[in-house]
Amino acid sequence: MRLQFALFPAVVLLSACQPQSADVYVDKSWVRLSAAPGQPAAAYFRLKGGVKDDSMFAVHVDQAIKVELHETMAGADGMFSMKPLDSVTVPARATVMFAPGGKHAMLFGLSDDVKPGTTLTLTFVFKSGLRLQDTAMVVGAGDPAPKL
Ligand SMILES: [Cu+2]
Repeated sequence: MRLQFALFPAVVLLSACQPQSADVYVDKSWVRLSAAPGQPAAAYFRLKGGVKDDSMFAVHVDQAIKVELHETMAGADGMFSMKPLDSVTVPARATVMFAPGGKHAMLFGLSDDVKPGTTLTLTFVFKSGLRLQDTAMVVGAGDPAPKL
């Protein structure tokens, strides 16, 4: 009896250490402010798929009036444009990067007290019902991407 009780915590520990998360998760979040006041900032992050496909359709930021998901596209004329994304599929066990030049979340009407060196909490909403939060490092318009 005594031995069984002693073994129980070890089993719990093992299942908590599995390398693959059952659910999708998000990390490496950061935000680059715009050069001009009043212009939107852009948020970047990494989505890691769980054991099932999921999709992310909204990002909330308390300090922003509105957040949109966008993808930067290179047009035939060599000009870059952005198209809005309704949602982004995160296939099982896959990694989906939001990075400069590609997918990003656009933060409109960001509060003036969000300065380089501060952090923002991003809330990600998934079709599965999952809501995840990640803390994003805020950098200035000309700053390099933070090492995360
Ligand atoms: Cu955009």
